[in-house]
Amino acid sequence: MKRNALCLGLASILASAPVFATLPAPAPDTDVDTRFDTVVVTAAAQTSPLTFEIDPKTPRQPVPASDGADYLKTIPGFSAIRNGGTNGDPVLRGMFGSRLKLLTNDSEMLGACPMRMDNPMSYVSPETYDKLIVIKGPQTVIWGPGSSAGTVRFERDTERFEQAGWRGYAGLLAGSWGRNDQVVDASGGAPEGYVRMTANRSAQDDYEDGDGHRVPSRWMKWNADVEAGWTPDTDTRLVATIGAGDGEARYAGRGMDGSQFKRQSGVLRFEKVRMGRVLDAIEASVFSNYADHVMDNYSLRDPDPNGAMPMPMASNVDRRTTGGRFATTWRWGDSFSLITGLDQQSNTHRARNAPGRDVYKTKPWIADARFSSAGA
Ligand SMILES: [Cu+2]
Repeated sequence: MKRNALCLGLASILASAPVFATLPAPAPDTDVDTRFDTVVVTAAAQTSPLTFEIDPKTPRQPVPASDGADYLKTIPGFSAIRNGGTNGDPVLRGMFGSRLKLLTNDSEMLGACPMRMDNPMSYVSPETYDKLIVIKGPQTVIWGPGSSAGTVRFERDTERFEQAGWRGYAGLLAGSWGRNDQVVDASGGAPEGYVRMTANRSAQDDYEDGDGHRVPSRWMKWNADVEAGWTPDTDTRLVATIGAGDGEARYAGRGMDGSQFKRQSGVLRFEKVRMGRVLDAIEASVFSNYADHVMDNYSLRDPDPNGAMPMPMASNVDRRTTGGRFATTWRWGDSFSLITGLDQQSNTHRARNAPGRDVYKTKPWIADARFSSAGA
C-alpha cells in the first residue's frame, strides 16, 4: 500500500501541472472538493499526528540514502546541516545534536568528533534496517533522556521463521559522479531461531563546480552486521547483534578530512510480549558501541603550504558508549496501559593528536570526558 502510494505520487507529480491548469469548478452544494482525484505523495505518510513508521527498504527518490540523516531529511519536519557529500547532521524542528535522540536497535551510537563529522546517523545504513520510527517532540521518555526535539529509532525487526528457510534482499545502485551502492540483507532460520547478515557499501566521487573545478566531497562507507536470534515462540525473542563499519569523507569546508570512521557495536535484546496478564510485556537490552575516528590533512588531500596548517596533522578521537534499559508494560483493559522501567548510559571520550604522518598512533590516549546518566 505504501509502495503503491509512493509510485502513484511520483506519477502524479509529473502529471500535476496540466491537471491543475484545467480544473473544473467545484460542485456548488457539497463540502467535499472532488476535483482532485489523484493523491500526491511526496514524503512519508504519518501513522499518527506525532509518529512516523516507515520501511527504510521502500524505494525512494532521488536515490537510496547514504546514511541515516540522508533518509531523515525526506521526512516532513526534518532538515540536515550539510557536511560535504554525506554525514549530514539531522535537524528536527530547528533542534539537533543532543536534543535529538538517535537510536539503532535500541542502542545509542554517539560519534566521537568534536567537529561533528560523525553524528550518530553517519554510522547508519538505512536499507539494512526494517523499520524507522520517528516520534516528534518530547512526549516520550521511554527511550531515555535527551529527546526535546524527538526520538528516531532505526530497528531491525526480524520476522520469526514459521518453518525452516531463508529470506534475502539485495540492491545495487549506480549514479552520476561515481555514486555506487551495494547492499545485501540475508537471513536463514527455523522456528527456534535464525541468523541474519546485513552489509552495505556506499561511495561517491568529488563533483565539479560550474567552472570545472573539482570540489572535495568524495566519500565511501561500509557497514556489516551479524544478528543471531532465539525465538522459542512468536512472542518471545532473544537477539544478539554485533557489527562493524568504516568510512572516509573529503570536505571542502574544513581544514581536515575524515579519514577513518570506525564503528564496533554489540547489542543484546530480550523481549516477551502479549503475555495476556496485567503484566503484558517485558523488554530488556544492553549495548556497547565504539566509534574510532581520525581526521587529518594528508591522507585524502595534500597539506596546503600556504594555509593555516602547512604541515601534516592528524587527530584521533574515540568514544565508547555503554548502557541498557529495562521496561515493562502493564495493561488494564484496552484503554489503559503503563510503561515503566529503568535506563542507564555511560560514555568515555578520548583523544590523541600529533603533527607528522601517522605520528598520532605512537601517542598515548588521553581521556578528556566521562559522563553517565540513569533514569527511571
Ligand atoms: Cu572529525
